[in-house]
Amino acid sequence: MFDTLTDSFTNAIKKIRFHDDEKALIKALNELKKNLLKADVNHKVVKELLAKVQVDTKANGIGKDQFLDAMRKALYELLEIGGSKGFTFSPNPPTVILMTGLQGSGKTTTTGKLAVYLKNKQKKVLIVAADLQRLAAVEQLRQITTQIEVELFEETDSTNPVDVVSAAMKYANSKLYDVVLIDTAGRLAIDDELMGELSEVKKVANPHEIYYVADSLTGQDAIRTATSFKEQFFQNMMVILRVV
Ligand SMILES: Nc1nc2c(ncn2[C@@H]2O[C@H](COP(=O)(O)OP(=O)(O)O)[C@@H](O)[C@H]2O)c(=O)[nH]1
Ligand SMILES: [Mg+2]
Repeated sequence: MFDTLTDSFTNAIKKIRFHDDEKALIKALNELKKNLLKADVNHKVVKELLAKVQVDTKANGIGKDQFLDAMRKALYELLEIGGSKGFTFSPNPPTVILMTGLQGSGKTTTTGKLAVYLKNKQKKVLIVAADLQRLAAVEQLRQITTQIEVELFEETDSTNPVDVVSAAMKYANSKLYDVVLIDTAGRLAIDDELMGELSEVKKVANPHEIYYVADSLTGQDAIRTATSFKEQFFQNMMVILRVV
């Protein structure tokens, strides 16, 4: 994905010389627009980016360097988000994270990666197997947690994720865990059943953060599902896009 975007920028920069005129700037902007749209970047985002680059380049004198600087600045502004950055800990431990997303989006893998990150920060981490939809889901977590040497909470005979999470929370509180990562079940698409289950899990887990995991290769579809998820359900949700 980043290769396509890099090509978009390179092609646009080629259209403009070190000192150039407004016509060249328009050509470069058009090239950028064409390439970004081809790379499935949202049209509103493209419009916003182009407007910023145009104004900024003109303000600093039209030329290759100014165009490049303007692009860098506009991209940075676009990618920067308000609020907290990175992983934040709850003032009242354990910090509970609810991992959500569609089936196959990368929830379980990301849960493992997060656990490693936290373990390296000397945190005591518990992963909760609350995906009871797929038979292989718990086994997948067993393999991951064994490999990374992080404790797994599972209840072999339970079919109810709410019960599992509720028991896991009691356990985590009594054993003074720093972080609890709850891996939940996804569905092929957002449906009432998924929302109902996650609502119940959320009630018993009372999470500090809700992470929504999406595959960036699904392009604008990832944004659409994340938006509908957020609107329907989790106002404070954080989106994790896996990009490689
Ligand atoms: N390339 C790539 N593949 C990933 C990544 N995360 C997960 N996957 C793969 O995507 C598939 C689904 O991942 P999984 O974590 O089981 O998704 P879940 O159903 O949301 O729990 C698996 O085959 C993973 O190996 C990633 O960051 N990059
Ligand atoms: Mg999973």
